[in-house]
Parts: sequence; C-alpha cells; structure tokens
Amino acid sequence: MSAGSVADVVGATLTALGADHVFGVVGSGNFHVTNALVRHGARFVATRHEGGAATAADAYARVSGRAALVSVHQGCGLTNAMTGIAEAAKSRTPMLVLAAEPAATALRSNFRVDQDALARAVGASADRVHGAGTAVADVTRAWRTATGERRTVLLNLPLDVQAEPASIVDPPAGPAPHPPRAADEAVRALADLLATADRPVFIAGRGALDARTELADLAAACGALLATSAVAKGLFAGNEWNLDVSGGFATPLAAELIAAADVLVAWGASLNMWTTRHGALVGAAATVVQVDLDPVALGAHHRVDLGITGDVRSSALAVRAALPRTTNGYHTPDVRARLRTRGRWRDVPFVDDGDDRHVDPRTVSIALDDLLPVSRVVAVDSGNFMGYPSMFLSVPDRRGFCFTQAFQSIGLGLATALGAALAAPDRLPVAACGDGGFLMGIAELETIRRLGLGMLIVVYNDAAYGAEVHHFGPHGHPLSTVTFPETDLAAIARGYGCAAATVRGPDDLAPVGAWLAGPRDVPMVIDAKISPSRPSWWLEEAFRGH
Ligand SMILES: Cc1ncc(C[n+]2csc(CCOP(=O)(O)OP(=O)(O)O)c2C)c(N)n1
Ligand SMILES: [Mg+2]
Repeated sequence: MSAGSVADVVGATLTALGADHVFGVVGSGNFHVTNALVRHGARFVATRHEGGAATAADAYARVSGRAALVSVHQGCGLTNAMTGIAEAAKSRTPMLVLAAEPAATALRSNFRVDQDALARAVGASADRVHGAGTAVADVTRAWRTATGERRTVLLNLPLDVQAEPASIVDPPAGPAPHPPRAADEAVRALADLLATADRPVFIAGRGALDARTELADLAAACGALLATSAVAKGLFAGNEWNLDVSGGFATPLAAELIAAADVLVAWGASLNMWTTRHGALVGAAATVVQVDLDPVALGAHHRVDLGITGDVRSSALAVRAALPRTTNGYHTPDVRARLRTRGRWRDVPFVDDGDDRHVDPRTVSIALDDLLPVSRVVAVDSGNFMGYPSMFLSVPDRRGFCFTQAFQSIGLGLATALGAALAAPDRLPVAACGDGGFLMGIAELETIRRLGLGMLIVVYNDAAYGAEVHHFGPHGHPLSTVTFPETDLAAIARGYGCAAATVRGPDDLAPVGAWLAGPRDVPMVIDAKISPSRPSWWLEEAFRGH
C-alpha cells in the first residue's frame, strides 16, 4: 500500500489489472492519470486527434486480444473521440475510455457536456470514479465490464475526485468465469443435423476468433466448408476448405457454394446483410443454425431454424464429440479442385481498366499482394475502394486483418493500422485508404511517422468521394460536391517525413520494393491514381440497406 492521489490509484489499478497500452491526447484533465499509467508500466501512445486514439485503441485490442485504454481531456477531448468509441461499442471491443470530467460543482465549466449521455448514445456504457474510498473498486468494476462483457466503457474521472489523496492497493482478484457451453439437447440437435448434411457450410464471425482449431476439426468430421464474416477474414487461412469471406467480398465460387449449402451454421456471426448479401447467399431450403454467446443475437438479422446459446469454442468441441458419425459432406474432389483453381479473387479473369494516367485498382492490389511479405496485418478504411484490398490482399491468419467498419465511418483506416501495428510489431502493417478517408484521418500520419513504424499506406486515389460518385452519377445528379481537384498525396507524405511514390501503373511500384528491402524506419505512402470508372458491387449492397 502506498499513498498518492486518486489519479495515481487509477493508473496503478489499471496496470495491475493488465492494461498495457493507452492511446490519447493529453490535456490538463488527464495529465496526471496518463502519467500515472506510464509510471506503472503502461505504454502511452500520443495520437494527434482523440478520434485516432479511440480507433487505434480499438484496433490494438482486436489484434492483440487484450483490452486497451484511451485517455482524453474532459468535454472536447471526449467529443472528438466519439466516432471511434461508437465503432468500438458496435464491435463489442473491450476498451476503457478514461475521460476527465469537470467537478460536479463546476456547473459553468466550458468543458461541461453530459459525458454519460454521450457514451450511452453510441452504445458504450458509462461509469465513474466516485471518490478516494471507492477508486479501486470503481476502476476494477469498469475494467471487468469492458473485458468480461466485451463492452466499450467510459470511465469518468471528475477533476476534484482525481486530486483526492488515496492509497494504492492491489485490486481484488476476480473470478475466472467459465464460458457458457451450449445445452446438451442443442449440441445433439446440431450434431444430428451435421451428420446428415450433404453440403454443410460454417460461417465464423467475431465470436469465433479463438476457435479456429475446434471449428476446423468439426468441419473435417462433417465435411463442412469454412467461411467467415468480413471482420473474421483470415481465420481459416491455409485450410484447403476455406472459402474466405462470405458476403459482398465473396468470390463467385464461394458465393455459389455457400448459396447451395443445405445446412448453414453461423458461429459467433450475426448473419447480417453484408455476410448474407441481403439473404441471397442463404438458400431457401437451407437449415440455418446460429451459435452465439448472446441469446439476443440469435435470429436478429436472418431467419434461424436452430438457435444455440453458447460459447463457440466449447460448443464446437461438444458437437464434435456428439457427432454420431463422420461424413465427407461438401468435401468432394470436385469442390477441392474448383477451390484450388478459382478459390481466390485473383483467379477470376478481368479486363484491366488502366490507362497511361491511371492504374486499375485490382492490378495494383494484386501486384502488391505479390510484393509484400506474407507476414502482414491489413487495415481497411471505408469507401468505394474498400473491396480491392479486402479481396486481393491475402492475410496469413485472423490477426492479419483489421476491419473497423461496424459504424461504416470513413477516416478510420490510418488509426486502425496504427493500433494494429503496435499489436503486431512482427508484421508489415498495411493501411488501405481512399483519398477521402486518408485526408480525413491524416493527423495520425504524423503519429505513425513519429513512432518510426514501417507501415505501407496505400491510397486508392480517385480524387473523389467515389462511393457517392458511383451511387449518384448514373442518375444524372451533379457531382461537384463529391469530386475534388487532383491532390499530390506523395508530396504531402514526404512533408510528413515519409517515403512516397505516385503510382499510375504497376511499374511505378518499384520504389516499394526498395523500401521493403531497406530498414523500414519510416512509413511509405503510395498515391495510387486509380481508374475511376468502376463502381463496386459491395457498396451497392450498402446502399440497398439504407
Ligand atoms: C464519417 C463519414 N462521413 C461521410 C461518410 C459517407 N461516405 C461514405 S463513402 C464516402 C467517400 C469516401 O471517399 P474515399 O475515401 O476517397 O473512398 P472512395 O469512395 O473514393 O473509394 C463518404 C463521404 C461516411 N461513411 N463516414
Ligand atoms: Mg476517393
């Protein structure tokens, strides 16, 4: 036990609970608590915008599997972070946002906003450190809500409370809760279904990220093909029965095989409009099963014939043990041969759209896929371009892809790649952005450069909000609000101290090869001037959902 202020206690307690990274922008209100975290061993990453801090923390948590912290100033620090907090909350990212708060008595403070209401409005929960006597318990409760319930939690730190003298004590040891396994009848029902299925397909989502082995073993025993939702891309990489992503990014072959399934099992996946292409990937006669920890998730987006509440890993193990017999199901020589020859997007022939001023976005993506080391983590911003990196850049495993798109916000790509890079320092971080998203989030280019991260940033530059151009252009609407003059992003990147290249054809990627071969102590930005003529079918899905 040692003495300090409540701010010290917050820092000491969080690091004792396991927090190791904190992202933020420091002002007077969160100065002491951030320094306390650093003093107790956490790494502080100073971003240039609180929105970047929240998104980088979210991505760090997703790729590392450990809860992350955000530290912001009262009022405006928090409002700046709100988009990233909304994304994290929608994605059930375990994240704790430490926000200073005006004292309850400071009614006229410039910084006063209803911070609790802000958090709740975007699906995060709100809590508070109430005083010196409860500080350890308050922090521990917020941390457990974030990690145990996979919630994004705002922890308000009133300025007067932070300054109170308090004692640092160890947080109480928590119980180690056992994840709930599916009920025996449900396990038997699913085992019987799979034992008689001719064409079973599994779609694994965020809730299945720790269950690759168990799901692959079960799939081997019942002949199931393996697909994922977009956020879980990479989970089954290397498995010969992997279909990759189900939904808008699915290859024609994957879409055909999924739509022909007679039993479709969603494991920790919500079967939303993206994953099912508005239901088009689910055959009318298919028996649909959903396994999810959260009973409220069952059937929330799509018809479900058998809904099972349970943790994916233990449920998959139990179903495997209960299988009355093993079958080949969908694992036929014909399917194997087709997957080998047409299993990837790059196997699908296309006519190159490029000209002497523009590169086809598919061509540049495929060229990069060949050039970049396999050990990579790919982060993708939002926009018309987003399918190209998601479909043409392969990823080695589930930690190789970070997709912060639950809120469909543009501008999160760079910060996502920042958090992912810190969580996977052994890999090449790749940020894929549109020109709009890149310029919106560009504050973090300075952070990435300052930290010396060897990140490759690929900007699919069509000098436009291409999503809007392609959506409204064909109907004859004026487009001057969504088109821009050409911007020399390579020159801007060099101004930040980055390496850079302007790419109008695959040959212009030569400097990337040189950069890859070097020390990679500065990031590299590729300004890929892409052919703008092509609308993307995955975005049409989005507009149908509006
Ligand atoms: C924060 C936010 N503002 C606006 C939008 C609407 N929006 C969706 S895509 C898009 C254009 C993005 O442009 P860019 O990053 O260049 O990608 P492109 O569509 O051109 O490929 C916009 C403005 C959004 N999704 N998020
Ligand atoms: Mg654009």
